[in-house]
Amino acid sequence: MTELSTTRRRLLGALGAAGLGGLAGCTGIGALSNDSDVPTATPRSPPSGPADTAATVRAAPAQAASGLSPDTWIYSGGLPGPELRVPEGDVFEVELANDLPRETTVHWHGVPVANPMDGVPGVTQQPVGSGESFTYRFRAEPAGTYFFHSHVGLQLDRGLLAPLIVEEADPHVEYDREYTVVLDDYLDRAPQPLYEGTDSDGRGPGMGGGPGMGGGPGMGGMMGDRRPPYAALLANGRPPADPQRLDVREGQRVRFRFINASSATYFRVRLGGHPMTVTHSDGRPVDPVGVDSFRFGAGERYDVVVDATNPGTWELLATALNGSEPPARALLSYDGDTSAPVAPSVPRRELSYSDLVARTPIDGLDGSPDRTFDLTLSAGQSGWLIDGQAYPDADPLRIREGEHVRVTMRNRSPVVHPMHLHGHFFRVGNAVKDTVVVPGHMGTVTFDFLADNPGNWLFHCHNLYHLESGMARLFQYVE
Ligand SMILES: [Cu+2]
Repeated sequence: MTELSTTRRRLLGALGAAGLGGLAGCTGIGALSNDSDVPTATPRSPPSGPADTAATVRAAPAQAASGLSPDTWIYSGGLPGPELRVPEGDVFEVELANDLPRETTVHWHGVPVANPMDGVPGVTQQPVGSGESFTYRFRAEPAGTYFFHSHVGLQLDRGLLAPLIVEEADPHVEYDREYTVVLDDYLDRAPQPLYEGTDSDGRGPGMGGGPGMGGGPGMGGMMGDRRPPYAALLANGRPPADPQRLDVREGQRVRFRFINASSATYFRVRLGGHPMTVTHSDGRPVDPVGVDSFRFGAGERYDVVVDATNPGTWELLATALNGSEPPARALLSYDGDTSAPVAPSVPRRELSYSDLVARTPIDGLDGSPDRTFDLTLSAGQSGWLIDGQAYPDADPLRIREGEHVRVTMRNRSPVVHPMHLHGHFFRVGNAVKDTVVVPGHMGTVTFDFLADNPGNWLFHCHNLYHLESGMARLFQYVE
């Protein structure tokens, strides 16, 4: 198959998914599984009426004067892009202006938007051409810490990422001030695929792939945890040698919203001199849990609160567990303190998923599931696979509206896979999340979700290079 026909087929699939004209019956996304007679469900429409909050996001190459590489592409002049904030429940309208030399889209990571607003090129929308614009529209709910990024090819690793905060009307923890901390792995050149069979435009595996060999002999070598040659790990766009100072006053309670917006980095976060109380996972409130550190994969978020009761200047460090770059770094700095920063001590208590208890469970997941999927995560000869298949040449996972769906993932590879489901939150243990790390070496994770948002939803590894080599599937709602 040529790249062109792959792209065209995906676009036709998108049109079929939207229920346009007579295409759905004969060339819809069902064609991917040679089973084109299954009618797809009609997606929800975005909210109508006037927007309560509006914003514009301009995607453009970085300017030479910014100090960033000309290969860096950013939103509205910043890396990370400027934070968008919107009150919970608002109809939010964001115009994407594409000043890039290439097509792009925006994905609102974690927000259960209507399917046509999800920003997956060839699945939920046509990509937005160079010089063109597209208006996204969704209801900003539920409240939480999110981010948004390009979903085209390897553009996320160019720097097209920014925080999105949906402000809760009634936080379950009190705090005096807050800081968003965006962690990123910065590449000072155009990203290149790490695995055979993909190109940088994200057209997916090419000719060389063929049927996958789950967990084949090459998995420990070629399919080890490769990462691009990152120039630095960044905290709020700052390299470790030039850390941001996060000012606090003694007695304040500070909320941090940590976002792992990296493309390929599994971080451990620690703070000197202060325990952290985790209050939200992937934006959703949890019963507060005290820790000294937490790990998170690409696409995950944690909110924590810290009581500023220990004056001084303290290092906040985010160390790559799968890389050797110097840790991303910021400084928690009490008013007027000029002392040398103090590093965190060895953590005694690290967060685990089993510590997380959602305060707002997902309704409708009582009892046994209506549909289950058992999926193997593995390395193939030319890319990363889900159940032996490399997207887009992969069967859709078909579900029906109203179903309780259970997904079990078994990781037959030695590396972690942060798996992300679009359009839905899921229950994992007692937590509610949208991204979950499946540990290497036969790590197994099960999550449950309620099929309440019809459409075609990408489910994929949020390691960008794994995604680009095929580690994705579509959940497809059928009638
Ligand atoms: Cu992966």
